[in-house]
Amino acid sequence: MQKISNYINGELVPPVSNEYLDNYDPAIGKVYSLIPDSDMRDVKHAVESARMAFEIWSQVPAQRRSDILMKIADLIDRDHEVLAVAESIDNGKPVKLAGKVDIPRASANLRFYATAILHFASEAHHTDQAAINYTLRKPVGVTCCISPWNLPLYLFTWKIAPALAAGNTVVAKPSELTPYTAFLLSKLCVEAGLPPGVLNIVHGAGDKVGQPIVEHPDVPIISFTGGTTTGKRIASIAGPMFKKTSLELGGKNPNIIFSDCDFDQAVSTSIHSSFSNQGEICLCGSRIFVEEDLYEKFVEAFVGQVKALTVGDPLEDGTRVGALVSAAHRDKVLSYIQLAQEEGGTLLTGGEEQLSGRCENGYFIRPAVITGLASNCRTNQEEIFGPVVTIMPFTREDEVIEYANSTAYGLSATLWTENLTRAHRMADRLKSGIIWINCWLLRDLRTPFGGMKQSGVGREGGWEALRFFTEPKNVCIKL
Ligand code: TXE
Repeated sequence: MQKISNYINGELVPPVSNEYLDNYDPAIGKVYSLIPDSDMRDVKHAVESARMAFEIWSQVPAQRRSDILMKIADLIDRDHEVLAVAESIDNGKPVKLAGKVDIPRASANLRFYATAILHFASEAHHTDQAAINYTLRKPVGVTCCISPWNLPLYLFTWKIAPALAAGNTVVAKPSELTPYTAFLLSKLCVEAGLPPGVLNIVHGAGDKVGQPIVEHPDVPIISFTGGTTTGKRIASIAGPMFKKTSLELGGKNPNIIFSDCDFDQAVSTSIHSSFSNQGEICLCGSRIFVEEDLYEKFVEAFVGQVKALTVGDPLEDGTRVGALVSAAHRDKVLSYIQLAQEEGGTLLTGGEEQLSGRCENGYFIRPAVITGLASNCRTNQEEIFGPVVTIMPFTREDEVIEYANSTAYGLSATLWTENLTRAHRMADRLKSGIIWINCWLLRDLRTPFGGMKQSGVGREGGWEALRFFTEPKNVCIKL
């Protein structure tokens, strides 16, 4: 069986323990590869390598750093097919989605920051006649990047690209549920000639690998994407150590539909924003609010299209909804479908799906649509992170704003209306880091990305990420 390696100091190495964890293919429910069960010893080695490499990498001209990142991006594109299939097998997502979204976005992340760093400038301030101030932006040091399982290579590269472009070195930990494409990427880094120690990838469990990286005194900066509970734990460790921290956490995003919307567009995009990637995207709109006079018509059209979605083998081209990432996550999502009914909701469609043939033991759920729930019940307040949405009617703008803002999260919100004034007014009042109007997940990598409240701390994307991954230093010269 294929054994994944750690990538430390430029070499593909086994874990010190020589122990491995099982890596499941969620579409068939079977172990198909082995993940290093790394521990503190591997982390120490990786941090030490990154610390040594920082002395050199932080001095390498930006153009040279850019060239190497561009080369890695080219290699990702060259291996597009292999990476898309690997991502699909590891995560359960349709291979078509991985090929269209995950893998192209991984190379785009690297290219975006490889070029952004060439244009990144700092400020200067002329203080009347008295002085001139300028800001130096220096790389911070050894960076901890911890990424989740829902968009594995996409989010892994979203973190390492700006960190490396800015001159930091990295110790990264991909999710133990989806380590495979990060392993393939480490081979591409060797091929691209990335100097040893600049990027280190340590595989294994969150508490045995992620936490020791966070706790390490030689790691002054942490970028984390994952669940809010883990984010809280990381913040509680990093806070007293005064580490720079960026946290991208969960969401419970509202999708608000006014009766003056472009109906067909609102229905078809809402299918996409509800169930893309099996609903396992922090930006999915899991609470749909529909203006009363459109409610019946919307529910009928929406449920009709949901029933037509093909749930199936992720490796087949026609599949729209693949497997959930793990048996544990499938069970968590099913328990919420159960809870929704206990809370008085009506399940219009969806639930556990048993496939036959190759995928008979896979972790599948048919997209679920629930109505009849109040906005403040647990189903409508807690992140489910699966193919489950609720639909609720509303009559007034103030009312829907209150529902939308009522959760502990504040990542994204979607609005459907042709009324421009209302769109701007709502965008201003919604407590979310990202507002999409008449669209969803239309991304521009230059924009600030992140959430309010328990959806996180800080912003990634564009200059925000380069500012985060550099330390500003003010220099004041008296004239
Ligand atoms: O994520 P974890 P889990 C949400 C979603 C999901 C829930 C739990 O609701 O059901 O979180 O998912 C590493 N110190 N999101 O438990 O544990 C872990 O190894 C340092 C939303 O799978 O947060 C992995 O690499 N690191 C989210 C990463 O944290 C630790 C995407 C994320 O896993 C650690 C995923 C520790 N003590 C889940 N414990 C999003 N925002 O998109 C774990 N990790």
